[in-house]
Amino acid sequence: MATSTVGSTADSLSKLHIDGGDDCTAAASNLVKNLSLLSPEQVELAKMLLEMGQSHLFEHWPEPGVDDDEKRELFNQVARLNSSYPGGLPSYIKTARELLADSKAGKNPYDGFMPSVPSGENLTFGDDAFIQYEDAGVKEAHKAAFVLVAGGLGERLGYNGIKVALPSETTSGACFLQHYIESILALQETSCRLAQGDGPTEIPLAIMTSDDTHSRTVELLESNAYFGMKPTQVKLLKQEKVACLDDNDARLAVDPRNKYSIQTKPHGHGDVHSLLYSSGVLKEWHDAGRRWVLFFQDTNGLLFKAIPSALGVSATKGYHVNSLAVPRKAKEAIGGITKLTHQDGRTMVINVEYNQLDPLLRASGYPDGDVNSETGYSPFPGNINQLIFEIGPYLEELTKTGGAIKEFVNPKYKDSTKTAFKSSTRLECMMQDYPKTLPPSARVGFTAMDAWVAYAPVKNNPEDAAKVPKGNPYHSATSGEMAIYKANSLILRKAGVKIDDPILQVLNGQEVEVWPRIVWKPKWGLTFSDVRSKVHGNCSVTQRSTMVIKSPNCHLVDLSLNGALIIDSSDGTEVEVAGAVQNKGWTIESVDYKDTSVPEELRIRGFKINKIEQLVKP
Ligand code: UGB
Repeated sequence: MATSTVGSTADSLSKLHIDGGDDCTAAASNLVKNLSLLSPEQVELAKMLLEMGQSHLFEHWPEPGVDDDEKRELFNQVARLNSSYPGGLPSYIKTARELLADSKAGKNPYDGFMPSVPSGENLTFGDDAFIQYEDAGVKEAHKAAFVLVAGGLGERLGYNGIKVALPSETTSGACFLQHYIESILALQETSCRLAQGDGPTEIPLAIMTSDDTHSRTVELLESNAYFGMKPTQVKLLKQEKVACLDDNDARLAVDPRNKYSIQTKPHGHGDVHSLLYSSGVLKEWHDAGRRWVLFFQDTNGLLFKAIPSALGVSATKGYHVNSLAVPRKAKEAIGGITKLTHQDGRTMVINVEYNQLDPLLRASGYPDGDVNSETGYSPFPGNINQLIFEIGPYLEELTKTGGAIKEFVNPKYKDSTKTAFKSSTRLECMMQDYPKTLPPSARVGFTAMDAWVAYAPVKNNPEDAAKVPKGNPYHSATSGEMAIYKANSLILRKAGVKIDDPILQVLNGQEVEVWPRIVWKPKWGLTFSDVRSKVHGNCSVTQRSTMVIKSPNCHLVDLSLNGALIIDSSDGTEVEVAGAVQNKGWTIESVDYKDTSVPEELRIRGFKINKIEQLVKP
């Protein structure tokens, strides 16, 4: 049976018309000679590769008997690349050829579109509308599922571990993943209590990993008992890398370290859509009566302060797609939410990536490009890539597309003829590009709020952060941690606590505001209303103070804090903390990022916490 398949395939291979002259024909005949090594499925893949102009992959193949395992391994890889891409490798190569031709021709992806500033829902933390949206969001949350995209290595940060394992702040030491999971569990508890058994009782979490992050993410979860989540509640979806391309004909690049392997690189966070679809996870969530899916990124310690209200906006306005946004400084490395109107009348509200906003504006009547308006900010809200989709319409769309979304290619050419690349390239995709293919009837909106409450990612290494233009956010481990203290201080201020002003300090070459180091577990203060209900009388906190609230039911009553206070009874008993607390407290000690005697996760912040004296309650 196998022999006849191979025989007929050999015939059909010999009949295949292969452009490219003798070299290619020779490469194909190298393959034909080795066909008996391959399974029938592999032979089919071989045919497909020849048909797609990839015979160069066999150029160096020796006679059968030499490197046979390596040859088969190449086909195992081809099978993986083929099955993990919607439409398989032929579709990948075809799209690559089209995008590479557009890139060579210098075609603007936004050709025919005029950008303008969109309108969306602008929220002010703590006002009546915000509180109403938070209430609506918390009620809805038990019908949500969360998706964390965590397949990126974070090359800009230059940290050696996975980013979700980094402490979001070093006062409590909780890492990003712990903070995210505890926030979801807090939402689950409150939302399910309000729902009184009506609808889902657990909020699932899917984490997209990659070969770069998968095993370390599993290890982090397992060694910490999933931070309190049931292991069955967490689903890991691993994204595969995609094939690199050597030229404008989309010839797959041979790995320079192994001639029996195709070089691969990451495809981007846009893979999350096809993975949710192909794994069946999205359908499972939909069938279980879930209504929302919330996507979020790996290192934003403020995010969950914005989630309840943003989900409330989605539910109230009936948005199919809702992107969270913050005011954006011109040239800041976050995309701009933009309304695009085509000459033919089509419009869409979409993220324009930071490197494309300036050329788009210059090409469409804004000669200065990406600049701040008189407000001191870009008129285009900044995309923080926290997206909320309604599951029904999302699943319907993915059923049509298989989760494939618009890709792009960014080759670095050797010269202006654009015929050769400096190094291999690949197609990339971004999760926020999902709405690009939606019909105009889709309800696509955004929810904007101040950056201090919603956005403080950890993306830049100390050296690059120190070079950020003055006034633009650093997006470093230093600024990410300080932003958490600032947000908690401001929230307590709004709840009536007297909080001293911050001092300015230069850490790792970045000037940051240092507020009192106040942190609380999500179960203590999930929403602004929760925080307000737990603060009573005249409370005050000095700038040099530290307060860690771990008890979900702790009430602050006429507290006057000047030092460090740890409130730690995680069992849920009511605790009242009242009166004056004074001690030497915890201080901030500068650390240089080049000092390798200090652990990397501290060095990248430029400081460590010196725990001198504290009061632990109860
Ligand atoms: N990620 C993956 O899971 N897989 C991948 O292949 C790549 C990344 P970056 P960047 O909100 O701050 C995004 O590298 O370039 C995960 C938006 O495109 O931090 O800063 C990765 O683990 C931009 O519009 O993204 O840009 C991480 O969790 C802007 O909104 C996430 O994807 C910006 O983020 C983002 O990866 C922002």
